Amino acid sequence: MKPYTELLDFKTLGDDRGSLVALEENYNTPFAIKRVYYIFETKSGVRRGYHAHKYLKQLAICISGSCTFLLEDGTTKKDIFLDSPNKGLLIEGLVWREMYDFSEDCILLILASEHFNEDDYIRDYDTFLKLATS
Ligand code: T46
Repeated sequence: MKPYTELLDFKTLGDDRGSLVALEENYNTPFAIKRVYYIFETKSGVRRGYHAHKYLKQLAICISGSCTFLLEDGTTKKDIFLDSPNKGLLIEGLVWREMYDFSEDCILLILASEHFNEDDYIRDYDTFLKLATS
């Protein structure tokens, strides 16, 4: 699977009571969802991630607060700031990721295309670089 990242905009439904975003498998989420997890109460100054996935597709949505993703495909690096519940960061294939600058109130929701599988992780940066550039 080719490395691919994209920032998706979700339609916000709302009225005078407030806002609502609906995520529907294969409609506005570009894969079938097998797992949902969320990262919260991340301590100040903490950097997480430091890995790539071989096959996993994920959609990361900051439903509260903000954080930044560093994404690298082996040749280019970019930082994506997430601070909105109506934006989703799609990450597919071999992409090295680090997450940092979590606000105190950050809740990072992740939709994933597969069940948890440690064998899908590449946690060694040199191994990632070798695979990404071969
Ligand atoms: C990713 C980024 C964005 C599980 O048992 N089940 C799960 O579904 C997950 C996601 C994690 N775990 C275990 C594995 C570790 O022992 O929870 C512990 C913490 O996971 P990890 O250190 O991988 O967390 P992050 O924040 O570095 O990375 C996570 C995801 O693991 C990863 O897939 O892309 O968030």
